[in-house]
Amino acid sequence: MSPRPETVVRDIRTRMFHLRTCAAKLRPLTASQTVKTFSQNRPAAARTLGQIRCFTAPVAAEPFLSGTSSNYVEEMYYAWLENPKSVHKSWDIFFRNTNAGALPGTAYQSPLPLSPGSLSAVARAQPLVDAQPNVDKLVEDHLAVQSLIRAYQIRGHHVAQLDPLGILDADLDSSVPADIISSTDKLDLAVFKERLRMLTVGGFYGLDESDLDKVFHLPTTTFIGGQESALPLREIIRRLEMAYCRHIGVEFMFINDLEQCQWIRQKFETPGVMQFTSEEKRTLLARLVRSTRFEDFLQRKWSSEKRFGLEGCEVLIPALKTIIDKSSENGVDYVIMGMPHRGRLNVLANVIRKELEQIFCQFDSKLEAADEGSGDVKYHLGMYHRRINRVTDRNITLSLVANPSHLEAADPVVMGKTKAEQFYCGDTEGKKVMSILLHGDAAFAGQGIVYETFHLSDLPSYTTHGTVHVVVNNQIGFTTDPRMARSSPYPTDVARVVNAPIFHVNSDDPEAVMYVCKVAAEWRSTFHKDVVVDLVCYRRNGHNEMDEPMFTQPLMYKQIRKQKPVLQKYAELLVSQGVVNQPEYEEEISKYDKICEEAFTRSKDEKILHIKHWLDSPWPGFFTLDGQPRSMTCPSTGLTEDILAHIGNVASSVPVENFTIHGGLSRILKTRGELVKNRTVDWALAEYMAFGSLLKEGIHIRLSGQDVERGTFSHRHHVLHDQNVDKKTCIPMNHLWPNQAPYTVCNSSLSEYGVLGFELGFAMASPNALVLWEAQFGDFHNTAQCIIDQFICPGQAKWVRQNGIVLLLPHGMEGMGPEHSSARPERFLQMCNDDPDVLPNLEEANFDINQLYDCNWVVVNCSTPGNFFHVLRRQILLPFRKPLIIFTPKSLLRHPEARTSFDEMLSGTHFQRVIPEDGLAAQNPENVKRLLFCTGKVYYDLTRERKARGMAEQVAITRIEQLSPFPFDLLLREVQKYPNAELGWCQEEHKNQGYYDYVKPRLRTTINRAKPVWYAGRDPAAAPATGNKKTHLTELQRLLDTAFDLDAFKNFS
Ligand SMILES: Cc1ncc(C[n+]2csc(CCOP(=O)(O)OP(=O)(O)O)c2C)c(N)n1
Ligand SMILES: [Mg+2]
Repeated sequence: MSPRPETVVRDIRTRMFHLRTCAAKLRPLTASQTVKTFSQNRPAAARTLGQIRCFTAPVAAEPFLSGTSSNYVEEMYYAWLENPKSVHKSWDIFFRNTNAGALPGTAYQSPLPLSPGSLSAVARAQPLVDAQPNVDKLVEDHLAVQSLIRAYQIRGHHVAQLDPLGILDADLDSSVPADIISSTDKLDLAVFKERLRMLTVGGFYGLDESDLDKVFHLPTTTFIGGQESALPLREIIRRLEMAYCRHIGVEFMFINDLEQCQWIRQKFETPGVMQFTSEEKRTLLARLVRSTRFEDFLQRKWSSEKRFGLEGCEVLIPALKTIIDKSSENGVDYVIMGMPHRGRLNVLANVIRKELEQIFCQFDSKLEAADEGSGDVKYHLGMYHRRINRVTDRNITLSLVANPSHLEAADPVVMGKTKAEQFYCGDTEGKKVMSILLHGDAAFAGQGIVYETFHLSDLPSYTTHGTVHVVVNNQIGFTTDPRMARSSPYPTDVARVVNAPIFHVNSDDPEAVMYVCKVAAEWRSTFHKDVVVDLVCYRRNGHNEMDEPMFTQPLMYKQIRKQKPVLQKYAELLVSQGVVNQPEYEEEISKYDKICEEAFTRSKDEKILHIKHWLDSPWPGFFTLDGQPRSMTCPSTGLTEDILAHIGNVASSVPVENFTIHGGLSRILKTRGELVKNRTVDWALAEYMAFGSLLKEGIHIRLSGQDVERGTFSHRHHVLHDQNVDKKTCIPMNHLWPNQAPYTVCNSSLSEYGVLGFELGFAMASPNALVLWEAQFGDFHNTAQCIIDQFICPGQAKWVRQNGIVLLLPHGMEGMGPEHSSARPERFLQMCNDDPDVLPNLEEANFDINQLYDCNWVVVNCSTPGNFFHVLRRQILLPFRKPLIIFTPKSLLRHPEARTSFDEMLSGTHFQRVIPEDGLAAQNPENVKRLLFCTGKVYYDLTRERKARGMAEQVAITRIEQLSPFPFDLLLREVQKYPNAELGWCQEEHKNQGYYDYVKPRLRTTINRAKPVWYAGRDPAAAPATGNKKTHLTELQRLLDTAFDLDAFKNFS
């Protein structure tokens, strides 16, 4: 009869297990690992089985065990374990000797020369130590115990009791891993016994039930022994279950670093490690009282208001407080947080400590808003608060970043802000500033931005040196069951990509929660890497307080109705332990209820809502005390000749000694040098001039995006690479001036959503920095659309927070096909908040600056490098901050006519919102038949065509450089100058794209609709551009023909 399939499988598994365990033991450790392994503080008690000599450090003492030969030895060892006769006699002797405890270097006996008679010599060679008859069994039993220990470390979390409701499996799988002997509550005794029998008696590990009372030596990869180095198997299993299968599920064995794994094992395996003093227990209870009673209070007062309460995860508040306390104890003084809707008001009240009356008055629907803009709902607003941490008695600043409804979108923003705060306080290792990100289970698993953000976490220019992630895992997302919401076992699996340990914890066990939070904070301060705390909880109400959850989750909610609130459970526990008594507990509750009631009374005195009280990033000193700009003017953005020349010279040289650059780059720098000598700049030099001069004025500059260091179009070259020495680089921009501000230029990961969000967050931290994000091609910005739509465009209106981020979006129709052509100007323009139908008061003093102040963002398309230079400098010299969208060129980067003389960049010069016609047409304006308006690169096509047709006197061409806010004042002047001219708008983009729909109504408003505005451009289309080069050129010629055919619109008038 052939063996049953499961027996065969089990047999193969057993072998594999042994092999893997042996392989792990045979693998030579690095020197540092060796030190760490042996520095563990264990008493060197007599080994139960001395002959199980681990092939770790001592093996290196064998003369032949080095490098690749160890692989060979592994093979031999495997074969020997299977069958000692299958290897050469000398190997047999070696392995017997080592197992019998031979000292390093003595186990090996040289094989005798292969000469006649050598076989008999081998036969004469004897083991140094007499092989014990049961050695094989002992080896196998020990390896089995080690495998068992390892199985718990790897898979124990799968059977941990994580769900407080006891109905769902946190890993979506109710089966128990085949290599664990689980006796968890879920299994009854009979089942346990059966499992034990399966895995022991001739089963998985080849152990026998009688082995349960045998004492086994513990490997160095476990701490369950505490002070013991050997334990009976029964106790080993018990302790493993205590560590890995109760209310904490630790996922960490995928981490590639031995020291980090050892650190975690020590934290969770050491017996008695989870001890709390009575004082700590009382603090925890008091925090749970606040958390629970806050939600109760809101529910009592505003029962029909949405607040996305925390009921079912009240433990979040003490959890966050523990992370903050522990981090503060380790030196952190600034914590930046991001979180979704769930429990947000509670976090504001009880973690950040926003005044309760400020929160309560947000519920008053009769209060008017004091600030301009739309404002936002109460559970999206941010906050900034500096206070004393009562536990550590140290100052701590807490900031909660405002966020849109779009779940997880704030993750990279929080990271970027954290990076900036670290940067500005010189915290290069993240010891003072850190971030905490909160997530919902459905969103954490479902949103791709989570993955993008994790990938920033260890990049040199993006790392914040570890974020603590806390997941409110209520095992539901709105109405969707986790089994329909994710394909991974846990909602947290995404964190495994960066080797972040994940601590799952049953949130009805508050002490277990506090313990993992403490360990998470210690992990972050020890290794400066991300870590995840997964609070497995439930949601007592519907998605919001108005929702009926029984429609969709009837069984879960039947169970929830029966569930005792965690506060009550914990209070009962502490009363039973004598840590508090019932009156003390009740006193704690009424004390907090009174605080809420008093704040509620005070909140009625509030007459007006101030969104600015909810600012997450104040900029001290930048505005006047009442938040206004210090002036409403902008100084000249020009520079002195000396400064221009100096920056130009550095930009065209290698400012360090002994540095070999690429020959091609030498030629580029030489050409730059010639431009500088001729007092002109191209695009790359213009950018250099703007950046270099701002650095001199103490403005930090950060340019980030894919391949920005060289520049996608190979024009920038801000980082020089030595051709002979790996990683030797030079950033000339950082060699411009003594005491200049630092320049950061960094190639980013291939992400738009994550990186743009990050840079937006970076720009939030300080008004005295120019933060730029460059898209590889402008069209790629649409994968970051959420950041643009939810933060950049409406950020100030929603959260009274200004932001000066600059987006550089390469744009232009150059026959490159539908992709890479359009940065979608129409989308940015459609979101501008100026009115197309209302002519503003053009006589107003500082009209241009007021317009900028009122707008939600600035959109420009510069046709000259000089104007690009000015607009970058203006971004910082303005007395307020607005996002700036720049459509940047591709072919113009090298176009011989796209140059600007120093004369147009000298002191006294400014950014030109409009560049008027200044050729022959402007000299005799009455004779001009057509005034063409355009923006960007098409200007060069138009002038070339006009020249070819000899129409310089008949057609005037005026460039609109600043599209939004629309330069009504300057354009009116242009129109008035050419009284006899038809008006036309020319663009290379298709009619339903580009600028036409934005410009036309505004031009018509400018002239009070006195004339038509004709269109010369491509027809409407679905795709941004053709993929056929010939069609591209035909289309271009057609639009130029229309632009210069003075009869083109005759039949329409
Ligand atoms: C990007 C995005 N998509 C959809 C929604 C709509 N929405 C709001 S809350 C929610 C469920 C979130 O579930 P989870 O992340 O588990 O958080 P919980 O509400 O359970 O705390 C959904 C789908 C949203 N806010 N953001
Ligand atoms: Mg959820």
